[in-house]
Amino acid sequence: MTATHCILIGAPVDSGKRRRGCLMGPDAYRTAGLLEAITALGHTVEDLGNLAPAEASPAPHRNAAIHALAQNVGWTQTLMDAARTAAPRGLPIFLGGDHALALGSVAGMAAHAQDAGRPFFVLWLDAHSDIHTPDTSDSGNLHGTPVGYVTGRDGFDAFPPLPARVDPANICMIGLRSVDAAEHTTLLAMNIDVVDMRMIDETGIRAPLAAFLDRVQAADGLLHVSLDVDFLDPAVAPAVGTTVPGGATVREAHLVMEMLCDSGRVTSLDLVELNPFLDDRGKTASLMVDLTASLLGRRVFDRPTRSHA
Ligand code: 5AB
Ligand code: MN
Ligand code: MN
Ligand code: MN
Repeated sequence: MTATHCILIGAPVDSGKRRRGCLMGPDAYRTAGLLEAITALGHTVEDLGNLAPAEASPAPHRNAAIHALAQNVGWTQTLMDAARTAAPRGLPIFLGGDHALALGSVAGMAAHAQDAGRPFFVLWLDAHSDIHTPDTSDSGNLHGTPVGYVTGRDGFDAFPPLPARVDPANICMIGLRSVDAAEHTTLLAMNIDVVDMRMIDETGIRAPLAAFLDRVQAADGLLHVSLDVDFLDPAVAPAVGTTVPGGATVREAHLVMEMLCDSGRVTSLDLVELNPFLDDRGKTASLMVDLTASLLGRRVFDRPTRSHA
């Protein structure tokens, strides 16, 4: 792939759920050699270091279960601004941090796409659909709400107003195997492109991803990829609080990344939910770095004729 300027944005967000540890994620990626892996592929890399959340003092939410509202509102503002500032200069890579960071990263990238007059697409690689609102969430954990926020669902009054709403028709979710009842209803009502594990077992992961990438290509869209560690099977990626058995294999995940690379469409990336406190000798952090390298062009063997389709 052509040389790309990668902008690393450390987002040690740990407020999206109660179990702590994701704040160590950005430094674990650096320790696992992310900068070196990107540079080795011929790209340039700039590390903005770890950001901090803006001050916010929202009124308490009517759902008393909501955890750390003020911090999540502050992070959303910070990351939305960071995305919008970085995107015109290169490919932002958000180093999480839990998935609550995507309220800001995705909203900011959607705003950038609107500024650039381009359609905006999101690929959500996750065991979960993360489409709750603060009202529908039983856990009160806001890492389960980013897709709800960026699609403009009600209930996010405490959060910064969305500069640009993401069209649900432009979202594809791959890897789902844990969907709450309220989310299920919403996914069907919004007609979101859902590729659950059963579908992956039946059709393989290539066909549904190729169909989505063809749509991005036809629209000349910008594509944001949000990679939750729990997309992967916990046997290969144990460093996550919300493990769900039966996830993507190393081979499936690499194929996804290689197809994304071949598409040439990816303009931003979230690496989220890594909890280094739960890792096994750094293997999850290293796998996430290897997947990022595949997305950015690392190949075992190059066949000039290959394309994503
Ligand atoms: B993750 C659950 N749906 O709302 C909830 O890890 C899990 O970012 C959310 O995908 C998982 O608490 C959020 C049960
Ligand atoms: Mn998630
Ligand atoms: Mn998840
Ligand atoms: Mn999780």
